[in-house]
Amino acid sequence: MKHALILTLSLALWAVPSYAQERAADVARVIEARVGADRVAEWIKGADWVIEELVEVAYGYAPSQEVTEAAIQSFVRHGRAGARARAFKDIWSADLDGDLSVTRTEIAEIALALSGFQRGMLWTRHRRADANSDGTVTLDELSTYAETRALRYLSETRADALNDALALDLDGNGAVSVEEAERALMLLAQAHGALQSTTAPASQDDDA
Ligand SMILES: [Ca+2]
Ligand SMILES: [Ca+2]
Repeated sequence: MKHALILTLSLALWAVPSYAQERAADVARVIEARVGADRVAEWIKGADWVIEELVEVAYGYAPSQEVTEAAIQSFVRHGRAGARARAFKDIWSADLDGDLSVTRTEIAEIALALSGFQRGMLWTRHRRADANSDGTVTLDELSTYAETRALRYLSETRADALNDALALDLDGNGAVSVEEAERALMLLAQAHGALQSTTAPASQDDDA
């Protein structure tokens, strides 16, 4: 009887890692079928970065603090609107005569009150916004420039990656909590026998 019990316990303990591995492999198969092997490989390499993005969306843009499609859309729209507004402010703050266009003369005058770094940035931005290079940034040119900056700040690539993260929805309720994503990424790493790395892609904060 005692031997039988020990045998049962040994078998149970032996079975634990195998079950966990099977579970991880099942989850990995489902997630990979949703987003493809390349995305999964990218997540395993940069798990910390994925979690950081999800924290920002969950706690900043989701009333339930879980990432949903609507929360991602809101995050993207807010990010782009902010970048657009900064582009307008950067150029419009030099519109000294208020005629809704900014000439090089105006830039030169406003530059006097700026630091060296700010002067350099202002001239660079004015140059980029002046699409036809006639020395004056018009409202149309500024609108186009602002849109370019919005899309550079929050690119389609970044928005697609965020939308793919909805595949980390382990309980299938249409939303992904940060803890759920952490669990899913751990299972993926386990299934691929990989160690999680802290390597993050290049910073996307600069929207100039
Ligand atoms: Ca002006
Ligand atoms: Ca122009």
